[in-house]
Amino acid sequence: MATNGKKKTEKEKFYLTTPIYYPSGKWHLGHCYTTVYGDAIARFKRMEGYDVFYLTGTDEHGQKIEKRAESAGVSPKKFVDGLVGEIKELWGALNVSYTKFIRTTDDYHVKAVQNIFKKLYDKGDIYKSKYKGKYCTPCEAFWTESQLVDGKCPDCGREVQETEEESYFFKLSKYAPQVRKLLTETDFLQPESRVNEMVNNFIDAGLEDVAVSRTSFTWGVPVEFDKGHIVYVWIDALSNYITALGYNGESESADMNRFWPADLHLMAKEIVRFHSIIWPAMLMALDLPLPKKVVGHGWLLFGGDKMSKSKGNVVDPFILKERYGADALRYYLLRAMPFGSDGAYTSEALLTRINSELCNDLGNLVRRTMKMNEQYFAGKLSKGAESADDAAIIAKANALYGAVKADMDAYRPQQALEKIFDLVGMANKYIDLTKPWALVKENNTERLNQVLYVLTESIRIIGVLLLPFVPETGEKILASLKLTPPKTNEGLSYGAVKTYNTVALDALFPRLNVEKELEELEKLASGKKDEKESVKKEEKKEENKQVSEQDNNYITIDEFFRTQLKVAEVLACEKVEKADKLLKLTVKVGEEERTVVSGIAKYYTPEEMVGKRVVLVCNLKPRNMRGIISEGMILCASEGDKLTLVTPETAIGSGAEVC
Ligand code: ME8
Repeated sequence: MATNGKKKTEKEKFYLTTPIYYPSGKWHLGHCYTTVYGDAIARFKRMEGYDVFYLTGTDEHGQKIEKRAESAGVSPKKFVDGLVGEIKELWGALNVSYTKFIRTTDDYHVKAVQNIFKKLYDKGDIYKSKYKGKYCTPCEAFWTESQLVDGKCPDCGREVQETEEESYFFKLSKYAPQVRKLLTETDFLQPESRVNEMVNNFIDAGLEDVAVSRTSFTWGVPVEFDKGHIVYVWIDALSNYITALGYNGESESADMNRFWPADLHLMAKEIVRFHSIIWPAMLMALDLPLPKKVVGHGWLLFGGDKMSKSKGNVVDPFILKERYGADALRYYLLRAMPFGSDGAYTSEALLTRINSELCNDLGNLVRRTMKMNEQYFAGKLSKGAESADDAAIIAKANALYGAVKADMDAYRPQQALEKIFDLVGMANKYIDLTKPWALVKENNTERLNQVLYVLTESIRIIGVLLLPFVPETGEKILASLKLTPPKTNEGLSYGAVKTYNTVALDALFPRLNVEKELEELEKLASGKKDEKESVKKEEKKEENKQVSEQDNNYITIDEFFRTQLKVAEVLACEKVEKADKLLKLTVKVGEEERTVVSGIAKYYTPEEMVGKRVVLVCNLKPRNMRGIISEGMILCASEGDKLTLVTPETAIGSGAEVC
């Protein structure tokens, strides 16, 4: 491990979480910020040799969802099922390397939350009383009169509802002194400014017990011992950080033993209150160790306002990713937001950064160097004698890993990226200083080799250190050096690779016509899709089709693994009325039950199907088939008019991964 140079037999763990998002269905660049930020840290820690557990997911209960599902005319579960696939798609598009995706509707989570609630009740830290006060439905937050701003929710500025209902309360007040100590005497919460906010506005203003159950709606985790109550959505949501590791309040869990306490909870500032006050108090009450760090970053602003769905100022990350690629977006998000502060999104700033930093500074450096390597040495270079002109860049290249590590240990990716780009800038200046073209004229082959070697070594170190931030670009750079991404942080100093055989590469980032792009984005934002765009898309599709036909329909391993295949056990089966070909099956996948409609009625009777173990495509978008929502697809093999189910060869539990 890099931390102290000592060899460790067992890897150190690093447990990192981002918030579990409300399945709003309109994912915006603000959401992407936290998850990409988390991903950069997760990837960096992996590179440092840590055993990383990176958790994300969806927060699916609450009155807000219940109301939206009601207006959509579907059950809340069906409503959220459709939306969860989209957010997973978004994380896939942005190359987010999470370890686990938790849904608060997962059975194991629901059960664990019930146990947690009971445990706190048995301990006397949850008691029954009556709640009378203000409730903000969009924020799912209770407020006291004194916390309201002009009578409205202090978080979102919307109207609050007078609420009076019987409720269970968590004894937050009991833990106020301990929580205060945690915030003021340790560096648990970062940045520092958030500590003052929490202490002044909440703790010192008087921390009251918090209502932790609701009776006025039903979409939530039922309190097992008092069925009219459901668990307050924040108790349900915060618990995800331990239930995802298998904590259930009853039995031991290997992941909990290994990964808890969390090393980092990452989120934006508006939910720091829940994570730095309620969550530690809950953990204290459960006698569990506290997370090591909570970081509350700033907001991505749009026209001076927080980017949010309810304000309608969202920027669609799918559109931006499609046009500019995942790395351009990742780079922009990570580079544009200073630690802890808000950052304003403008399309112009995004496009300008792509052109000047990614295309010009980085892209040109790599392309020019590889071109010269090829032109003058057929790509073959070796370490030569250093001259005075090399000293500064070598020193900077040697110091880069340490500097990036220091920033990443302080969870400051923006500063880390700045340092990497300082070396990019210096390498470009080094070309001007050493003038390789003059060395060619002078026939000074030895010096030319050394100059290109110094540049190539710098590019290698840049390429490796860029991997956590812009993984595709880092890999492309290393590929041009015929290197694969290293699995460790070793070799991040000048001279670690002594000889090279490099290859030229295409532009890392195409140069954009900013004015034209701004126009296009404007059109897309106002929903007026340019006809040309769709024609171009059709052409591209045709082109892709031809390429893929030539490629014999190859897919990459990553593409393949986006399909979640699991063993499912058929619990019940019946014919679908007025549909000769269709069977409706109830299947069990692990702890979960699903309904699946399958076109196999000609080949199997319902009776034959019950008890069979089949292979189910689990992450297929739910489809409405003859009025039934089908949640997956059963795999079969077919030949002519023969068809047979694909089944596991030997007995294996339902929920087993097919891989
Ligand atoms: O609060 N700028 O979910 P949520 C930066 N379910 N980050 C932003 C952002 C913006 N404009 N908008 C959203 C919830 N985010 C709860 C969390 S956790 C136990 C439960 C990010 O869908 C940011 O991380 O409203 C913020 O904290 C989170 O999305 C809130 O997402």
